[in-house]
Amino acid sequence: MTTQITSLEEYHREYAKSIEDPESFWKKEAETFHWFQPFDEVLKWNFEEPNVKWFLNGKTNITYNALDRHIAERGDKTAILWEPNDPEDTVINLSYKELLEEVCKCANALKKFGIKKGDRVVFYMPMVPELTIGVLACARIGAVHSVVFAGFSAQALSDRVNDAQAKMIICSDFNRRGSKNIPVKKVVDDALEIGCSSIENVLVHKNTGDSISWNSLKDKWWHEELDGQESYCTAEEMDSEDLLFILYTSGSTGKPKGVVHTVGGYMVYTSYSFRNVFQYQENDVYWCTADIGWITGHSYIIYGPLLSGATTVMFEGVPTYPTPARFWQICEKHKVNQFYTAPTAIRALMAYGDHLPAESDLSSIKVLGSVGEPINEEAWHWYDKHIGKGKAPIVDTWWQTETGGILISPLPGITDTKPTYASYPLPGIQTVLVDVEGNELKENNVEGLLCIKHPWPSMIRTTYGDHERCKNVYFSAFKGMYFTGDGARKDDEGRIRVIGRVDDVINVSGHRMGTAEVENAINEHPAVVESAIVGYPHDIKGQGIYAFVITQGVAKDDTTRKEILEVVKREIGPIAKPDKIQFVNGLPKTRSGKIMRRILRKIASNEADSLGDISTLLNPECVKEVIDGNRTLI
Ligand code: 7RM
Repeated sequence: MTTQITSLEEYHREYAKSIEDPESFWKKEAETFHWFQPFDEVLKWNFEEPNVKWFLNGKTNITYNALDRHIAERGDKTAILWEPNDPEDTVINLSYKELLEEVCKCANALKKFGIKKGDRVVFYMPMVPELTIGVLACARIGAVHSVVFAGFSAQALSDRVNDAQAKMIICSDFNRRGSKNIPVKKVVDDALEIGCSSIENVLVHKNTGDSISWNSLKDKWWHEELDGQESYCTAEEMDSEDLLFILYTSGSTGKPKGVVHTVGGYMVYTSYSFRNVFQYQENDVYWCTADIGWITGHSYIIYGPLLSGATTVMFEGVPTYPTPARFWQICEKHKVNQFYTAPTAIRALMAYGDHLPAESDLSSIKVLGSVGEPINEEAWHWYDKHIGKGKAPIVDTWWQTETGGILISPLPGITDTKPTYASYPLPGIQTVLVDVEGNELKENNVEGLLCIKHPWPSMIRTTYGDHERCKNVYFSAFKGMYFTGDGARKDDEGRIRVIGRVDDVINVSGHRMGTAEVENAINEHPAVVESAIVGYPHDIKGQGIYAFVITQGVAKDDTTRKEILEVVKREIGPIAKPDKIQFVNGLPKTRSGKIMRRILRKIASNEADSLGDISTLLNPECVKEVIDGNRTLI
């Protein structure tokens, strides 16, 4: 197992070692894993191309390390503890031995379909054990998984399938979400209808049994295909730098990009960060409430915990079904020791009152985690008092899809915590704040742009099919540094507080959304001439989506608003639907024709009094109309 730091002195010592000699530091951690062939070089890198390689020429398999390696010592230990949507339904405990068998059966089935090393497989599924089994089955045989969050639309799904040129989609018939069953296979059918010419087969997991339409040429049932498969499948020997997965994430321009993670570095870092940030002990029950459709689910439901031999809870349902006390009831039911969720969930549940968590026995909780967006002070204190009872340190973990794992976080019980501060970088992570010119702000008590100046094992390698984009987005802003897109401040003791995005990305309920992406969707409405999206402060979601829209030939009313929402739902999915739509006649623009989002952000946030100088605008006269329209919008 990777090192688990247990004291403050050790943290300082390990951090210092990791900076002085990163290669020896990570060599030691990497050597705790099983390699079919040892690596002969720890790191080769430059941030210009960029080209980053970890554990060169090492051959391994991440599922061997996450499953086979544990069988002797903890074969009967629960690997996945699955809690169903309906609390009356049966809980599933999959031991490490059973999970390995299921993964192998699925891997053998995939092989039968002709899925080989390097082929891409897209998942569009609910939070059921089969999703984890399928993902690991891909990793077993070297296929590249790409999980698409099952809330995305058919259009968004087909965009991702086509970008990845996937051979197969694995989906369910229907998803259970609270009291509703949601058609999922139907969305896959629609995506194929839009056009996914690379797809040869659709493997369908029978989840609810509701009726679906069937294409007898492509569609296959999961249970029929796995039935009778051998329960062992040799783990493919993967090069450390072979692709493990692609995960699509939004950026400030264009369509979502496929962030690429590779086997060796991702394996080493997700395990290392999991063991340290959550201080996992052998008999603990760990629960992360994220969906596997996002990076948090990949790294801290599946890989980090399983690589560390942990019991990881997977929850099928939603926080408010059948009651908004559900999270706390599950914590009591499974005696959860580490609980990891998003600020938006905390704020939403907080609104239902303090009596709900008080009705459950939460005494098992030792560590609380937060991820996905800045956690505000009020939510931090509520979480601390009502869930942790003042005894469970809160780890405010900062990281990104591109970073693969948690880079900045307190270590519970080891480093201190401070509300709203992600605090200090983990060993191996060289965070810096820079000014707009890229000068490093070395002193404390400063605000700047958050960059990382040395590679870490689980960092993004490329954006799938478009390496230039990776270079331009992350490595071109500041020479020799990875730019996160986030602004941050350091307090007088060097603790880091991540404030939020400084680019055209917004964070809605912990979900990343590109403003351009939502604008492109809105512009699909035939009467829309132009649109601009900005984020604005929202009590529960963190940021809400505010749309300024210019239309032609239609009424500026709720009917048009509804149509626009439908278009966004169709193009991206319900999570991208604007909270507010304001019709305008003009959008403030610079002389070069760029929309001045700074001004729109202020107006949407009710800060129109402090717009600053607008005289250099191409069309300053439109600003008054936009402000007036905002004031009358309910
Ligand atoms: C893990 C995840 C990444 C963006 C990132 C930040 C924001 C995430 C925190 C945070 C403040 C945090 N990946 N973010 N964690 N901001 N404090 N603890 O969320 O790729 O979907 O989003 O999320 O802006 O750049 S992500």
